[in-house]
Formats: sequence, structure tokens, C-alpha cells
Amino acid sequence: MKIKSADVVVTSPGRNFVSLRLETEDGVVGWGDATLNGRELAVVSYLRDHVNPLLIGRDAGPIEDTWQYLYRGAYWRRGPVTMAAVAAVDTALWDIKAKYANMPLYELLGGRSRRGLLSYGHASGGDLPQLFDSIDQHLDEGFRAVRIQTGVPGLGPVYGVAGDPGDQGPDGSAGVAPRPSEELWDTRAYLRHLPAVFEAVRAKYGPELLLLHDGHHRMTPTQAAQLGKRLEPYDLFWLEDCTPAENQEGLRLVRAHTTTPLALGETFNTIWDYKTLISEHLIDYVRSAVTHTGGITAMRKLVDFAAMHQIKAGMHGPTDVSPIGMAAALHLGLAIHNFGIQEFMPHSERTLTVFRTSYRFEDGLLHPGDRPGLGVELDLEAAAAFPYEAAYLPVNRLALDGTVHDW
Ligand code: CS2
Ligand code: MG
Repeated sequence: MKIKSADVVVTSPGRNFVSLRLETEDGVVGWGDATLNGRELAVVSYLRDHVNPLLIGRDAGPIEDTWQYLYRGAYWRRGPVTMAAVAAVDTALWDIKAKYANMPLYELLGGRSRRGLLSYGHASGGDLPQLFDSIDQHLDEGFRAVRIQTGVPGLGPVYGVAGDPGDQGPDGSAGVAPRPSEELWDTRAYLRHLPAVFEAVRAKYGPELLLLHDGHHRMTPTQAAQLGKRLEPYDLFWLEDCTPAENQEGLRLVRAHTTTPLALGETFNTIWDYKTLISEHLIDYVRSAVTHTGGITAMRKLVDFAAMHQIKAGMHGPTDVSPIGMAAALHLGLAIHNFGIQEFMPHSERTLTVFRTSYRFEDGLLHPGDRPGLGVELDLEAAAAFPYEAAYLPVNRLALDGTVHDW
């Protein structure tokens, strides 16, 4: 079960994806996702120049040992580039192990804990009529939960709302080059507007529909506390990334003032980033992706730590997580007990011509499928038709005076 080859595949079927392909001496192939939106080539170099040479000839079996070897052995720990690279190796090794066992990965992780994974889609619109159309479309597709984002009166395009030039739609940020697009922001205008949006959505769709919102790190703890309080009558499933939360203790203030459930962590990359948040139960859902948090091995430890504090998994699932990373989340989410919800932004048809998936979405639930391993194979020939395109995520500035702001 020795690793014979380790290769990085970069492809841009609408947006950039970085994938790691490991092959054992007896021809078993494992795939890992190493996509870091807007900084893709840094991870490519980390893998190609520093990690892959260490993998050749190494036994594919001892996954925990390889994880520790790459994490501790580098001396320089943590960080999005390092942890995306470690994640890709870890995920590819789990894919290989499950293929050897001839089982879908979720079986190796303990077997299923549920029929499928409750998932939410992105409903958005510049104004209420557009938002309602988008919600209706999601309901027609079978979603039982929707994330609600809207434009803010007086502001231009807002990230996360359909039509935004820097939007993360199916073919999101590719093409936004050679410089990031810039957007203008006004937190006070946003805070005045948002509660009325939720009031209108609840009035139209009733109490059952699960509603989520992403604050995208734009508030201070005080502003987040105000928003959480004002949204309480609309019974949100969660309010996501209300602050950047690098200062984990800042969430104490938010928590003390609102019972709106909080989700956080899509930009975090280790369990340490959550230490205070989890041990003091300052959040309700962990948002990390397998892709950005060191793989299945590390994500499993994180969700087990969260479980001790009644905190659930709500793994990040935007289109910049590749279908390989999405499949990894689905296998883990199916197996663990403390699963909450899975974000699901379907990839474009073009992306799915490169990544051959076997996961499915039925009646609002996602299922990873029952093929051995992750159940996703990358078609190398199809990938080669879509070379890398330089692309950036947008940058946010305050409308008032142009100060760079969290986004
Ligand atoms: C967003 C992401 O899905 C989400 O919750 O916050 O789309 C995020 O902006 C992108 O993944 C950034 O690459
Ligand atoms: Mg988010």
C-alpha cells in the first residue's frame, strides 16, 4: 500500500480548483481537495515543492501518523495554506483506505447516523421581489432551509447576493482579475434594513421554513449583539459569522445579549481557533470545511470536541470547495451524531464534467452515495481543457470614507 505518485491538478471549469491525486503501487487512486479561493497557487507550491516529495514511497495506511508528520514535522503550524495542503493529503488517504476496504467512506467512519443530510441553499435578491423569486425556486428544488441575503438600500452590489460581480455563484470569482473588485459597505444601513427583510419573509412563508443569514464578518461584537436581538422574533436557524472572531472572547458579548443561534468558523483552520468558542459554548455550529481544516482526521476531532458542548456541525459548502471536498463533508456528516446542517451550493454543469460525482440531493437531503471511497473521480482529460485563471475575491470599503472593512 505504498504511495507511488503524488500529483497536483489545477483546473478552472468556471472557477479554480486544486486537487491532489495520490496513487498507490497497486493502482488505487485517492483524491483530496486543496482549493483556497483567491490564493490557489500558494497551496499548489506547498504541495508540489514541500509535501509531495515526502509522500512517495510512504505507506498509505497510517493516516494519523502522516497527518502528525506533516503538521508537527513542518514546525510551522496552522494557517490556511498549510492546513489546506494537509487536508488534501488526509482526504486522499481516507479515499484510498475506503477503496481498499471496498466501502463508502462513511462506513469506515462508523456508518450512517441518519438517512441523509439536511441542507440549505442560497436565496438572495437585490430587493424583496427578487428574494421571494429566489426562495420560491429553492422551495421548488426541494430545499427545506434557505440562507437569506439581500441588497441594502443606498449601497451598490453586496457580496453573497446574486448579480454581485464578486459573487460566489456556481462560476463565482474566476475572471475577477487582475485586481479584486471593490464594494462599498455601511453597517448602520444594513442593520436598519435586515430585520424588515426577515419580517417580510416570515410573513410570506410562515413559521416552518428554516432561515439562515450570513453576516460575513462585517460587524463588531456590539453590532452583532444588536442584530441578534432584533432578529429573535424571526426564529433564525443561525446567524453566521457575525464578527471575524479572531478575538474569540468577543463572542461573550454577543452571546450575553441574544439567543439567536450563532454559526462561525469558515475561515478557521484548526481546532485551536475554536478553543474558547467551544469550551464556553459561545457558538452553536462549527462552520469549518474538511478542505480548510486539515482533512477528515482533524475535522472529526473538532466535531467531537464540539459535541461535548451541544454544538453541531454546519460545514462550509460553497462552490469554491470542490466536489471532492463536498463529498468528504457528506461522508463525515452522515456518520457523526452531532450533525446540524450542510451548506449546498450546487456546482456548475461545467465543473461536473470535470469532477464525476455520485452524491445526490433528494427531498432536501444530501447523500454521499455508496461507491467505494469518496465517490468522486476527477477526469484528467476534461480538467486539462480548463487552465488556471488568476482570480481574486472582492475587497470591501466603508462607503463613508473608503476605509478597508471586513467583508
Ligand atoms: C460564504 C462563502 O458560503 C458561505 O458561507 O461565506 O461563500 C465564502 O465567502 C467563500 O467561500 C469565500 O471563498
Ligand atoms: Mg459564510
